[in-house]
Amino acid sequence: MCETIEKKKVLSCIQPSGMLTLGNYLGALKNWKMMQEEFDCTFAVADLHAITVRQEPAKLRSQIYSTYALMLALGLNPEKSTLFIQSHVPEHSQLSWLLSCNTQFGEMSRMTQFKDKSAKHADNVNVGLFSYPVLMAADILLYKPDFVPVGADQKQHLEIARDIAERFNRLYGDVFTIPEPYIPKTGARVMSLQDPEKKMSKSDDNTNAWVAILDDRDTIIRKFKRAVTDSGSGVIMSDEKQGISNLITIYSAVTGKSVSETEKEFDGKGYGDFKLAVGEVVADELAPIREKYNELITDKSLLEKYFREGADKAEKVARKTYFKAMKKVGFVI
Ligand code: ATP
Ligand code: LTN
Repeated sequence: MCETIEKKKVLSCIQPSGMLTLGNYLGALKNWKMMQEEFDCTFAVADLHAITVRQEPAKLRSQIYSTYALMLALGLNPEKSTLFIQSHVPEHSQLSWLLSCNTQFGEMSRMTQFKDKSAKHADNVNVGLFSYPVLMAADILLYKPDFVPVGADQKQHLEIARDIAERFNRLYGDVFTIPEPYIPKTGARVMSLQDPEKKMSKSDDNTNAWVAILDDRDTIIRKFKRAVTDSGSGVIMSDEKQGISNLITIYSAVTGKSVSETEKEFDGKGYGDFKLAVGEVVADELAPIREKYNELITDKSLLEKYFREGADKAEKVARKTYFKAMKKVGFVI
């Protein structure tokens, strides 16, 4: 007897808000590629989220193209997965309104990212920045995913998406699937190479603090050589040695070796040797992505073909969920 087993569904998005970093790669994107083989995946460029902070129009447009090209360069395949741009599927904004009216001001006020970002962009604390997690909940819930792969910093936003979905289902009947976060064991929080107490972020003004996925080999190795570590020695993970611990996390996330295997491999070696080794494995991992990206980014018509097809596929799914939600709330459709 032939039985078709339905694949579990996965959804995630990434903002086109600058150069994507090794943090984005290890915390989120590396998993996307792996998940594509096993799950029914939908991945989007979250361009609507990007304007919660001020963007220069021409730069935003070019970053949307480059983020989409990077998704393809990572090995995401538009034949296997649905790869699209968030703003091309209007149901994201539309569902966001329905969900906003079912989300409390108080629960949004607890979001730590809002607190951080509003402090950082004090001249532009807009309503969109505040309600950002509701749009993110809409992104997720439209596709009824089982898993949402993200870095550890997004855990709180996923919890709120689950709360919103549960409340909506309770009030109006079953519409949404309650998604599970999928956070990698190593690499979920990659720290700055210059200040290991801060997360690695592309918006850090000190470019030595972060490695871009598209940095060339020499730049990557130079940044790791300059990485801030304490004055001790010994490649050992510990709370007191955050700089070296961050490098161990990166090394093991890239190579797939465990922390103790890594410690054993570098037993007796100094920080200098280890920094060089981390730089080399990272450069080796990222080189093929950069090569593929350089090919793709010059072919705008191919990118357009893929993202239009992706949006058509995505909208078919999104529309169904959106109308079901509208109907349950009482709209005439
Ligand atoms: P910014 O750094 O400008 O605030 P961001 O990189 O956090 O932005 P996104 O580009 O939307 O924001 O993040 C995309 C994905 O990368 C998310 O899943 C996020 O959890 C993950 N991510 C971002 N930074 C890190 C990091 N330092 N370590 C691990 N994962 C990260
Ligand atoms: N806010 C997310 C990006 C994002 C996202 C999503 C992630 C927007 N919509 C839906 C997962 C699912 C961030 O990573 N900064």
